[in-house]
Amino acid sequence: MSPFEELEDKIINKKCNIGVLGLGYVGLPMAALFADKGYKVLGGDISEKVVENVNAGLSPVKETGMDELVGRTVHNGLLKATMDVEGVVRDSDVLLIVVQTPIGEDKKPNLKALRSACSTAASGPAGKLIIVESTLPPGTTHDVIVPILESSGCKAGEDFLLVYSPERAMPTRLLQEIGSNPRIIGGISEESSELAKHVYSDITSGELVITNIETAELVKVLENTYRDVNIALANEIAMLCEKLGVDAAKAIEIANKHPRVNLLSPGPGVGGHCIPKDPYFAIESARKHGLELKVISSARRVNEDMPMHVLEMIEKALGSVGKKLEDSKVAILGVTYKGDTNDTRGSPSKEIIESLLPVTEVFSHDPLVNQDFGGQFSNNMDDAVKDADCVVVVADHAEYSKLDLDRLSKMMKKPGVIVDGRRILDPKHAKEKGFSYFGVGY
Ligand code: SAJ
Repeated sequence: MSPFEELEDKIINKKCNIGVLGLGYVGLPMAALFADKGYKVLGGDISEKVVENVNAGLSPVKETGMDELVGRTVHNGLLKATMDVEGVVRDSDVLLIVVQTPIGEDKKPNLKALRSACSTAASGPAGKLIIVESTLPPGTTHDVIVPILESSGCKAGEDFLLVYSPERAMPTRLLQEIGSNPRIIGGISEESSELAKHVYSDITSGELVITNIETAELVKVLENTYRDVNIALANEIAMLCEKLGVDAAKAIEIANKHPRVNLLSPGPGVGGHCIPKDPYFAIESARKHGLELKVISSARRVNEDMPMHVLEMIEKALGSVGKKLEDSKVAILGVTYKGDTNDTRGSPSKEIIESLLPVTEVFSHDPLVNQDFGGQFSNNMDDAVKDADCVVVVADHAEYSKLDLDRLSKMMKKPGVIVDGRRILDPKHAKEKGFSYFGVGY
């Protein structure tokens, strides 16, 4: 008889208690989605503010549907949050670990939060299904997670079940993608994977792909690395296009008509908390085995240099109308890492604004977030663009694609200069309205 018969019974009959360590961008949506399916869910977080907010029915994660979902599940008594993280382990049959795995200044993985959550889980793993969802440097489950969990005296696969199942949902479409994306399930044993499959099948209609832990770890990092390399290629081609007088947006659009070409878009830099970091997980993993990942490292460099490229473009654009950067007011449109999110982590705006500030006046605007990065800031676009010499589009918020150029022209100093980091405006239209238009890949 399997020692997990009781757990299996609870999972199959949906009577298991679910614990979630980490109520961040992914942990909270996961917790709320399970609670919405009728599971009793206890979420643990070390932030008092997060716990208070959740218990008040408020979602600190600003994503479509989250306010309603958290409000509803807390109100129904199925979702609760606590700072007593060991209590979360004690009360759970299935325990999800969804903590941040950032990189440090040295670009090396910082697994402090992960180690801490695993130590918490090691307070009582026996008889449970433990699922790690955080993105990991390949090899981490075996090298770091299992030893910490087994320090409890319990053995993985024998005394507790263990699965690595990375989150893969896109911020701005989080709930929708958690509910429909294929999910990778890497179990330490067949029983681990099968039970995890049961659990996840309740919240997703996506395919549940079973593999081993090492493959699951690698695949997650590979996906974001693929995106980073693809964007780097687009950025490099965009810089070539600028030299050749070719419109990169058009060139990429035409190239993508080829049935086997699918290039992403150039931009002012690659931000967020995943794509700029995950390639370093691969790089670090390879380094440990004496392997240098040349393509991935170069792609990172290209993308990390893009904010500087935009800075040079601002200077060139102002120069084209006889203005100097130091005598100009620069308006930055969008401080989030991409459009239509309120997340500013890793935003290219930060580097652009911080580099401009010692030289010139910077006034930024964002419709969705308050973040000045040290300069002047307003949620009212008029404050930013009034008497500006140059307007720089950094985040592709939907509202910027509808910019009223007549009004903008009236507000700005003449001749108005636009630097379009996202190619969100029509160059021809901007020029007709009297602007000097520069854009990444234009
Ligand atoms: N970007 C470009 N050009 C593009 C697409 C994006 O410059 O054509 C920039 C964005 O503006 C942003 C950055 O790249 O600054 C990253 O944005 P993103 O939308 O590409 O990705 P994220 O970080 O929001 O979400 C990614 C997703 N990964 C993949 O699509 C492979 C998501 O599915 C993951 O779950 C998420 O990372 C994560 O948490 O790992």
